[in-house]
Amino acid sequence: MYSRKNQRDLTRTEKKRLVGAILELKRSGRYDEFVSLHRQYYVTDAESRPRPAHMTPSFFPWHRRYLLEFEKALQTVDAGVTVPYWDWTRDNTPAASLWADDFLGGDGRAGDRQVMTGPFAYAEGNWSIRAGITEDRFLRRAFGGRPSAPVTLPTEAEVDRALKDPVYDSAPWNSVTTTGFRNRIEGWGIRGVRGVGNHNRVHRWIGGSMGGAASPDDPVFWLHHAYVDLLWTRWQKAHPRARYLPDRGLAGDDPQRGRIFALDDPMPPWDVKPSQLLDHSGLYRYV
Ligand code: CU1
Ligand code: CU1
Repeated sequence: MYSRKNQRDLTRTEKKRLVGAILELKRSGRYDEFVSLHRQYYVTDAESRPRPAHMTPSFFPWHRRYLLEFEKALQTVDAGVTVPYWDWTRDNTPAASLWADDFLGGDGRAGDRQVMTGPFAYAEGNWSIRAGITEDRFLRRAFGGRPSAPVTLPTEAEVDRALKDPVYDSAPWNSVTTTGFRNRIEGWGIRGVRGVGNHNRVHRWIGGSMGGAASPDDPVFWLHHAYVDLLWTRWQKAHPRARYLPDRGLAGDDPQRGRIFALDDPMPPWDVKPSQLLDHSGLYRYV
């Protein structure tokens, strides 16, 4: 049993140890295996392949397991390290300590959007993108989107609206699902209905490497997803009788059958069921 802390509460030493463990995973090649895995499971609902990770009810449990695997890898380097969370409703400016030189570094520069500060700046020699979706070898960020299409971070009110939804997810169980906690947090926009929301808008606000299938190339990915994981826990506490949905296999004629994962459907690549990931209280807690 260990604790995941709010990143704003980390001491200088804790930040240093976390950064050190991440850099060691990168050096050994294991970090890029995590990025490749995420790319492999970046399946959209326009495809007919199974999609355990995105645009799908198992968005929360799949990423919970993915974070646990990463955290386990970090702990093989430094047993005292855990993944902190970033509450982007609160630490919501480029001046937040998260982006300081002693932690994740800051925004990308104008032009090529290359991150020039902090331990993950290319010139530091420890962070070369090998599993990206562009040819660039450097980490890129573009806080706030383009001037022509600015992006803001989600507010506490927007998160609260999602937390109030008493239903976990609903048909058609994909990116155009209009009600339910899952897509309110995952945040796929629907033309004419609503804009890009919570989780997805954070990816867009950071921009650059965080924008696509290889988003774990930016280490802030883990802190973002730890907060998303915490929001799932908060939703469960707010709705103790609510269930993960779908809680049984879909009907034979349902177009999503074989493509999404019900409560007891084993998810690749770990063969773990959402039902096995509903409760993290025996493993870690959020403080
Ligand atoms: Cu993801
Ligand atoms: Cu994400």
